[in-house]
Amino acid sequence: MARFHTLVAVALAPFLVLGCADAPTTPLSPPLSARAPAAASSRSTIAVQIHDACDPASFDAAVGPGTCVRSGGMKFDRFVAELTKHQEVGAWHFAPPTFNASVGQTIVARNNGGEVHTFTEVKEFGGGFVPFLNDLSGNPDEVAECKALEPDDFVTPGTTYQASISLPGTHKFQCCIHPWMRSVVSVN
Ligand SMILES: [Cu+2]
Repeated sequence: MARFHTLVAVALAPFLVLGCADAPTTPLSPPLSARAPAAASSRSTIAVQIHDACDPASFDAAVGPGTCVRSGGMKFDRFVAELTKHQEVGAWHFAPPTFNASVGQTIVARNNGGEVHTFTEVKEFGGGFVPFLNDLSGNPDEVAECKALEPDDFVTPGTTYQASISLPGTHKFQCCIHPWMRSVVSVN
C-alpha cells in the first residue's frame, strides 16, 4: 500500500503544482523546483531571428566558396539590383525589428539564413565592414563597434548569439556585414 500511495502522490504532483502556482512556497510544494527552469527561461530570454535568402551557387561564385550554405534563394545579381534600388534587401533582416525588453533579460539571436551575420550592439546605426554593401545601402561610414569585432561575434548559419541587457534605455543592434539588418530594443 505504501508503494501505491507514492505512485498516487507522484501522479498528482503536476496538478498540485499548477493549482498553487501563485501560492507562496511551502514545505508541501517541493515540485515547484521542477517547473522553475522552463518558466524562468521563457521570461529571461527573448528570441530574435536572423534571416537571409542567399542563393548558394551565385553568392559563392561572386563572393567566394562557402559564402552561402542554404538551398535555393535570391541570385546574387538580383540581390545587388534590389540593394541598389532600395538601399536594403527585405529578405535580409532581423525579426522582430523593434521590441521591448527588461534589464536582466538575454537576447538570443538565431541565424536561420545561409550567410554569416553579426548581431552587434551599436551606439548609432551606420556602416559595417564591407565597403561594397555600405555604399549600396547608403551607410558610408563604418561604425566603431564593427571595427572592433572579435571571432565569437560572427554568427554562422544555424547558430545563436547572446546579448545581455544590463542597462535601461534604447539599444540598437545591427549586422556589421549587411548594415540595413537592424533591431531597436526599448529596455525599461
Ligand atoms: Cu548580415
